[in-house]
Amino acid sequence: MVNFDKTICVVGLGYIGLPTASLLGTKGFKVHGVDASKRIVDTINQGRIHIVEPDLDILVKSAVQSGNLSADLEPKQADIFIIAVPTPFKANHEPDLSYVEAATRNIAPFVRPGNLVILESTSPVGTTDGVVATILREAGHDVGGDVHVAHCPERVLPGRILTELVENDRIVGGINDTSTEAAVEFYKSFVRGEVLATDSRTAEMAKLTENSFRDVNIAFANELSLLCDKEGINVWNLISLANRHPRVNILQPGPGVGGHCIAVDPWFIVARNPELARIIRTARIVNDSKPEWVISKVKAAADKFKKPVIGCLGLSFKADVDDLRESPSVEIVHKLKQEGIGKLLVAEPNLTKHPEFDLMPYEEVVAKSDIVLLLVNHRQFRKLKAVDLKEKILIDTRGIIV
Ligand code: SAJ
Repeated sequence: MVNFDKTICVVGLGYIGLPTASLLGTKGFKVHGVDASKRIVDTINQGRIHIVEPDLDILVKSAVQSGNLSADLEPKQADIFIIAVPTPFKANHEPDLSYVEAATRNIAPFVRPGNLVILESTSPVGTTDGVVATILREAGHDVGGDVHVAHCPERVLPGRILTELVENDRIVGGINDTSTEAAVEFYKSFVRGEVLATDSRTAEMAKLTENSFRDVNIAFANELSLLCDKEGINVWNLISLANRHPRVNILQPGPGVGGHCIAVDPWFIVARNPELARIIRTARIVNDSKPEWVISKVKAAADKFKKPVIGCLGLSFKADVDDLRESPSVEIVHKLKQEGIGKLLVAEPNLTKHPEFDLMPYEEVVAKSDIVLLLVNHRQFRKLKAVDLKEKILIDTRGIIV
């Protein structure tokens, strides 16, 4: 049996690590959070947060004030280690596991018999055993014996993280049965959803499958948007009609797929088996080419003006978050700027500043623009009405303005 002395070391205090650490802190665990950034460590120790996520500020404040959560640059001994660091891809779409490797090396000197090490970062098949367990073994630990290692992929949706951390079912896969049992017992202590036991490779593949499923389905919607544009059909109207069929459920087209998950994870499947993962790769290509198509629409509209003013509404990768990672909106606005297409005015209500663009209130952007380019379906933009924009050219990539 694992010794659950209720001390937890969470490595990586980003979009997954910080909500997890603070949630566990409020559930009574003693949590030691680790991050490589001193700014992030200091912010958290002051009971404040460095990301936008509903209610996270309250949770972190309460966990820090109760003394159950503190942050540091270095790990320390604990009963359970949770690795929640980024797993991006490299320029060639191969996975970059350097953060997972560094985090494992970092915790290795603090791991003791009876400990449980959990990898939550989305990872290619084989990483939990081939990277995490291997590094710990090389450091002299009896992995699979008295040190347990498991993968439990995070599955929370940014914007709903706190609810989904508790409510979602979790998939838990150990590198052997005792590791699985130890990790299942831990997640059952704070998850209200079902905790589903499997092996680490299946758990890794399950997470990649979920995000690839969504990517393929968004690619279908994006392909439909191109076809409908050519045919003079309103794609959103079409989809809502087709979705009235009891077994059809098409997702929504947009300016492309962004974020650190869906735009990234399918490549982890493709990288291992490029000749087999044909639909998954094609979906990535379809979704990645959507920003160029949007840019071509803006250029065609801009050609109608001598000095067009283009109002760009939204930069984040999706609605009501401040996250810019892999954002197709940023790519579109950046390329318009690079190519000198019109005078650009930019609004992003979830940010106060941006390194490349001067931000303005969205009402001002709309009022001053000849072309309104709606890129993100933020709640603020949903108030806009087509009738108020009839003097302007509207390019609504999300289909929210009616
Ligand atoms: N998008 C569309 N059309 C849609 C739905 C989404 O264009 O119909 C776009 C969004 O605008 C965004 C991108 O796709 O650019 C991804 O957004 P999302 O809301 O689908 O997903 P993420 O990346 O915020 O979170 C996903 C979730 N995975 C699934 O729904 C299968 C979440 O549960 C995962 O935990 C997360 O990835 C992750 O961390 O892997």
